[in-house]
Amino acid sequence: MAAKQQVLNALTLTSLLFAFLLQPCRTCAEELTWDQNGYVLYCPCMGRFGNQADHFLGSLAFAKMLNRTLAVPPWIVYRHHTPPYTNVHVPYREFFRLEALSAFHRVVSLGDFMEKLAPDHWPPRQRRAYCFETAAQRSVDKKSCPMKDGNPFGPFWDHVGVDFDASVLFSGLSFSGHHQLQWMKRFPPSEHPVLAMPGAPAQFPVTEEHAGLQRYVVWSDKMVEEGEGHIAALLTRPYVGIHLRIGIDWQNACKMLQSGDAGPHFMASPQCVGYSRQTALPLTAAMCLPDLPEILRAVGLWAKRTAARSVFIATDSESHSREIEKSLGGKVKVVRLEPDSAQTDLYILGRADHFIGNCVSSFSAFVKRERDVGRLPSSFFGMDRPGRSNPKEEL
Ligand code: GFB
Repeated sequence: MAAKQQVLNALTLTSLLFAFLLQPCRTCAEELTWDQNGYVLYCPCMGRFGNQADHFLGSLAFAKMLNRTLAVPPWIVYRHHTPPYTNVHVPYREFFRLEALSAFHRVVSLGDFMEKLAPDHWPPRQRRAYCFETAAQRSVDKKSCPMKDGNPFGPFWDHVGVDFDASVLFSGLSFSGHHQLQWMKRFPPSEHPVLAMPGAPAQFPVTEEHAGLQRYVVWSDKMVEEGEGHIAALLTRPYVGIHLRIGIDWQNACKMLQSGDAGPHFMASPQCVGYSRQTALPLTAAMCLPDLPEILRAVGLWAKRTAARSVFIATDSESHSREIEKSLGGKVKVVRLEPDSAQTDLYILGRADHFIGNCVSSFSAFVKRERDVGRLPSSFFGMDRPGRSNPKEEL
């Protein structure tokens, strides 16, 4: 009952947020006007969805710090194994409400920016790229930003329809708030209206300070409809949602832990070991790559504690559904989506009565942040009682 009440509270909170966000916003206006404060453009060129989402939050904070409008890029989806084998660029709006971001800061989709603003205000032959001097070292003349070198860089800017005509190099700056004034002095919008960068102007993983921006990442109506449809059809509450990140690429990544090459801060692990390097808890092998006994232990524990009637499995490879069902005495329905989709899995995990994630995965981190915002309970394999990030309300 308590779990159900928590979910209801979270949904009420979400509805309130919707109502608040439905106020008129500049970005939704049919006629876009040029922002004299300038723009930030970037390629979400590192990692897959979870990595891109971490970077997105930091980039949103960076644009706000410089008081520039953020041109929200599409998500890059890699299709290495399915036709047409080329990257797919999925507009932000497909998954999330662009308007919801406006409650935090001015945004425009990169597509609208290119279609409606760039022809007059950022025309071809006036398109400068901005990058660290160190990044330019990779170019042939050592003075050009490597904006379109390789995949996904080239296909991304080709998709957007941009060639760069010049490069502006910088050094001694970071994307953190410590350098706000230096950025503003070095790149006043009157002389540098569009800061276009080869990668996200953000740290990975997202900093503790910016994790709470997740509250502005609100699922699109289409995703809500689809996700709720699956929940109604497949699951009975209370349900435990689990993320099994156990595929071959992950097994290889986690080997770095065994070899001692990684400290407690490894990919998204600050979400569970803590963000401070000084006080970080140890990162164990089970937190990175839980084995079957650990999976069964954690699912058993939370299924019992929440009196679960079903378990939802999101996985990058095997589901272990039979073993899980058996270990729960055959009394709990165990399901996964087939065929699955990353975003629908994320949606369903986000709405679970309890979530068990992978400490090191940014895919799990997306769910954990969303649930922290909605004050829903989460744990990790190998860590039953993680802290809840306590993001500031006012960022
Ligand atoms: O999201 P992501 O950056 O998280 O990348 P990590 C993992 C991708 O694998 C997801 C798929 O975006 C999905 O496409 N995937 C993983 C899943 N788990 C699931 C799942 O439960 N359901 C579905 N449908 N898909 C990083 C990568 O992954 O891992 C880096 O971003 C690198 O590029 C590193 O490969 C080792 O942080 O887990």
